[in-house]
Amino acid sequence: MALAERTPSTDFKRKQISITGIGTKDDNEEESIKQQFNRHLHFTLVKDRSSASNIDFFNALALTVRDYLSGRWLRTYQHYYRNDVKRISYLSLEFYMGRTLKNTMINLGIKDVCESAMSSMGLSLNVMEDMEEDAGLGNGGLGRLAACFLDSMATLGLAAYGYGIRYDYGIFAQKIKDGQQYEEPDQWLKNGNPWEIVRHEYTQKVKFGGRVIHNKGERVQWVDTQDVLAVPYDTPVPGYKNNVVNVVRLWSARAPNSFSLEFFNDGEYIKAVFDRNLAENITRVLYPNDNMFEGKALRLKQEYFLVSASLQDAIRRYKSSQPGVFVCKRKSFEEFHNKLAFQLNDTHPALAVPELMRLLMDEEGLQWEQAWNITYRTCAYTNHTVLPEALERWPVELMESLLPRLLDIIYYINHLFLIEVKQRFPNDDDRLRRMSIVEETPQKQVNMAHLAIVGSHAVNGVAKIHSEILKRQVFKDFYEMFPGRFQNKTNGITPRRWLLLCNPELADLITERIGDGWVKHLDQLKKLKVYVDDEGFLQKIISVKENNKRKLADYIQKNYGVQVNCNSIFDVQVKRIHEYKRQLLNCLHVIVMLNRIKRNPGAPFTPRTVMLGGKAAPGYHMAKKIIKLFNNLAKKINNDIDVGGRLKLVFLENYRVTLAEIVIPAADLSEQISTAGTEASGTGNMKFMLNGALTIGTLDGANVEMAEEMGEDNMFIFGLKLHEVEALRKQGYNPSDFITCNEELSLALEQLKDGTFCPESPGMFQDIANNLIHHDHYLLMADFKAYVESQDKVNAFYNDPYRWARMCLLNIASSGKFSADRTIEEYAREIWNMTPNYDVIPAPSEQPLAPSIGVDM
Ligand code: 26Q
Repeated sequence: MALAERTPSTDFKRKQISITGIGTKDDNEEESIKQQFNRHLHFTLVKDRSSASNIDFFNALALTVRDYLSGRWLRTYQHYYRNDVKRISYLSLEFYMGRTLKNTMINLGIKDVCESAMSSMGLSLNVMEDMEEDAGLGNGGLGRLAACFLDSMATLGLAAYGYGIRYDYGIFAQKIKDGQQYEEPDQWLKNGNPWEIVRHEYTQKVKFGGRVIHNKGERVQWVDTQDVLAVPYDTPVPGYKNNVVNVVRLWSARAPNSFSLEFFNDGEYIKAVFDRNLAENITRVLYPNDNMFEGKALRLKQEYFLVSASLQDAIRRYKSSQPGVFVCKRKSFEEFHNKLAFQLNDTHPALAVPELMRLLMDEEGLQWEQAWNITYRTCAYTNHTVLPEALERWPVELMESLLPRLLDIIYYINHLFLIEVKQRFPNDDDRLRRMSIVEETPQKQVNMAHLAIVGSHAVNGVAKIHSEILKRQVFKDFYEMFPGRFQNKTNGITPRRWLLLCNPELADLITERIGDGWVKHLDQLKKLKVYVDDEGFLQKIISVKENNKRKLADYIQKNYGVQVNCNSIFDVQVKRIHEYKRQLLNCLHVIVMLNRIKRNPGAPFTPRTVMLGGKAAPGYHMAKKIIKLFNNLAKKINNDIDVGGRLKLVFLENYRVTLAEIVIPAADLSEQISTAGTEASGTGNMKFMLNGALTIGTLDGANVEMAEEMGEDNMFIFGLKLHEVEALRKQGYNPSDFITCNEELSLALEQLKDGTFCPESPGMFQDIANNLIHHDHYLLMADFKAYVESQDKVNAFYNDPYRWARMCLLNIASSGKFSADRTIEEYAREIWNMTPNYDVIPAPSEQPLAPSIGVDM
């Protein structure tokens, strides 16, 4: 019998005091929440009701909710320890978590009772929720994926640890002034953080610099290093209603007391204390580049800092889980790869490979061969991008000075690897050059992807088409050498945050018809297909969408002072600004619509609100220009008398997880228009689909699988397919072939050049136009015609509301595959050799803490 079905003994329930188990009936529970809330306000925050601010109320509630987690958290770790389970470490430089309060209440099943407890005290839960800062420790897709995976791993009962960096400043806050992006520091910790618990006792030491001593027959020593302390901050990660609480452990850098000793010794005490910042700067700020490598020394330090602290932590825990076995060194590590897995979120933590080798050899005394067998069996690497400019290549010189011992090990891994390649493919020097981990470019570099592939037993892409590109092109040589290593794991999103939390009305409507099993088994959404011709149901879908559109319209009115028409198509493109994502194609379509209205203001026009949102990397000139262009178009169009409000443009400033939660449920049309072969997967596409927006998109990334699931006739697919892109490039692409024959396109480009959209500085958009006309690396010109035709089709379909609603329903009903639970189940079975467990572990009210069991966090 699944534990979920067990009814807890009432005996226990009565005896429980509120802090851990909390009440039996909702009344008791509500009472006890109020009590705990007031206790925290009074004793933890030392505020009374009259002097407390909304931030205080938020903190008091967050701490109250956190108390619910404590018992479950401890029990989860007892459970893992008792069963000596395999533990997975998800190593990532980014965790884009967003807010925590509502998600935690939902996963614990206490949202309604918290809401009534607060309202009975005259407080608004919504207002409190709005006080929470986003934990924006990520750039975009890769970071948000890590956050969705944490939710799914906890929901699937896997003993997973997220390991990351506690940046003092997450992704910058985007401000728009005069149409341009400005960056402001993200002070997400300014009001404190009620969710985290610092665990000084698990502080680790991370080495930098110094020199290496090789003595024959002895362990290698890495000496004279500058050490930095890594202090762990734990945040609980609750599974969905299963009493599991995992952890995401984020490291913060602290200078050891020995830091800058030379100054201390010279009596330069103040200077020495100031200098501690040098070490502590390692975790100061998230690098804001998305899909773009930047070879900064501090970034390399961040990567090593995360890897070294996390691996030491995992090894420490492994050793304490095998008490008594650590008599024979060799034997004691035999179980390592059965008890631990390290999943590398892109190459950013790829130093895990040489670092694990170092720890096993230099610290634990293993021989190379045994250490290597452990290392590649334990590590697995996920690739998230094929853009050449995003691939990490670190100068050997930099590694030599910062991480000399790791460079040694990398060289030796490469040496042995190239011998293997030579044996497999004799007389193929070019292949040796192509596959080498150390690239003999004028300035020697370490190719981190090569290092990650060689040091892993599994390598995966994040959508079918992307995994095929990895095998056929980017890592072709490696695929030929290790065909069994390459896998696909199509991305997914958590249905908890991306439907239950952000779209409660749709969630209720679905549950009304098919029950609530979909929350954990998203496949069940396909049961909705029987309602495709049920007009009553379709009408309800339409009203939910209307309500969500109204809420977004209110947000836009309040924050930007723009009034939008809720009967217009809400056409949304939200994602990081990047040329390959082709926000410019969207802008060109806007210009076409404007010109059509101007040419014939009386002609019928299907009203649209085009919304664009996303951050540009601060140094990415072209991306910033795209933002400026869109904002200038908005200014012109929104005030044009001929347009008369039928077309509106809104730039969604500071797009982030929390804004996504408002925007996505309100979208009619989702723009997923990257050049085929460039977007590894996309995950925003899935969020829109799940919330009943229709997609206009290319056959790229996971769009391909979305089309497979729902059929192409429920999407607006357009543009060159991957093989056509390849053929066009091979034959020699000439953008003007597509421009001269297209009047609307020629006119739009002309207007970009002649200053129509920037009279005060007419040259502003010339470089955009010239780039499209002469280079157009991402083939916008080639796809323009098909895109505009597809947009025309969107209008026609939108004017038939039931047909549109039917398609919405089929989108929702077909989105089951894109649950991150499915993705994680595949990682578990096919990479980590683990089995997910949908059981519920006993709640605090059902079982007291076992006093004699160790809990090793
Ligand atoms: C590397 C070195 C130095 C500085 C920055 C970076 C860096 C940082 C972030 C390189 C790349 C990234 C982010 C990549 C990313 O977000 N990729 C996206 O991953 C998603 C999840 O798999 C996919 O859905 C997207 O298609 C992919 O673009």
